[in-house]
Amino acid sequence: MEIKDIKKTAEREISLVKTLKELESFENKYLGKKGILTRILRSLKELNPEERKKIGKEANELKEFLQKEIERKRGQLQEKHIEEKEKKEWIDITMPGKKIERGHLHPITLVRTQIEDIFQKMGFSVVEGPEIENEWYNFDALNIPKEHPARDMWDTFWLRQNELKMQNSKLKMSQRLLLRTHTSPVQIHYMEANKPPIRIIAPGRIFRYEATDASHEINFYQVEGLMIDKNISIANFKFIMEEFFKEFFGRKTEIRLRPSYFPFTEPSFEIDVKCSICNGKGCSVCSYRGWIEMAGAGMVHPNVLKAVKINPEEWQGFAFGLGLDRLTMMKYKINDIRLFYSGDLRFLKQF
Ligand code: FA5
Repeated sequence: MEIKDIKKTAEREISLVKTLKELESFENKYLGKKGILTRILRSLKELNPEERKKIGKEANELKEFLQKEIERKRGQLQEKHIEEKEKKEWIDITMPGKKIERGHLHPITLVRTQIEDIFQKMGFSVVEGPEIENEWYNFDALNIPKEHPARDMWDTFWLRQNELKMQNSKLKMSQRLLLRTHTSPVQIHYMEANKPPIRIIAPGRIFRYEATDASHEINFYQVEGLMIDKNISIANFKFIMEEFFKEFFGRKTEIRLRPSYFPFTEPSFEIDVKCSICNGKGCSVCSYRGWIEMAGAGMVHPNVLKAVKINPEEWQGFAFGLGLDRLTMMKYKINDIRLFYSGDLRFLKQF
């Protein structure tokens, strides 16, 4: 092939080159170690002097020409590459910002806040107590001595002493430690530190070593209530409880008091609310009773007052322990308590 034909082909080929990679192969094809021109220049010595002069000149000219063309093309392609990159990185400053998804309160927290509001309006203060307790606060001071069968009412998570000795020096170490099985020990803490009249609620997490089902968890929440004053009767207790449930569930709410037994109250009651899931017809949440137990309650036992050095002749009162999870279930018609702790966003996003 004559040099001028090679030039023609090369010119056509380079005009079709669109990327730096393609340009590289083009360069290799003509000027690379085994390139077309390289081979021609190398074989010059095999030609006669005249031919060598003519072809040598033409080939060298083409070599220079191609080198220049390649450089020119390289410049163009690099510019194009930068432009495209810039186009991709272009920022539209008028575009609205990305929406950051807002978190929200867990249903249990929402309901706890509502409960606190209702009781605060009735003059109750909100207090807290520790989740790790010793036997004295969780049982003995609440009139449940060691070996008393009433301890079996609360299946307890006992803690290994040594691991905790260092962690909470405030607890009386002679007593066995446990995860509190109810919020009632907060009554004792508060009465040890404060004199009557008393009007408190104490929301918090509690733990029970029991089987789970639609209405039972091993870790759940209660709201303890305590009112101690002079001349407090069951009538006061019933009024406060009714007022709370009507404020919480709506004025038409039906509650019932059922006689019960707690060692720390006498008389004792269970407070049931008509099941809102089945409207009293019976379902898995209310164990087909139509009513669901929301709280244990009663008039504070004189032995409890004596344990905290309050004279029961002078002061009386009532206490209650509301199941916060169950209140939340009834309020939002949630049919399984375990959903609260499942971490399932499909559930949580509904609140
Ligand atoms: C008590 O825990 C008593 N401390 C309540 C009390 C306080 C009585 C003050 C008298 C004076 P009880 O074990 O019944 O009682 O629990 C109280 C409420 O917690 C129940 O009515 C129920 O609503 C809720 N509850 C009990 N067990 C569970 C459970 N496993 N899962 C979810 N909620 C529960």
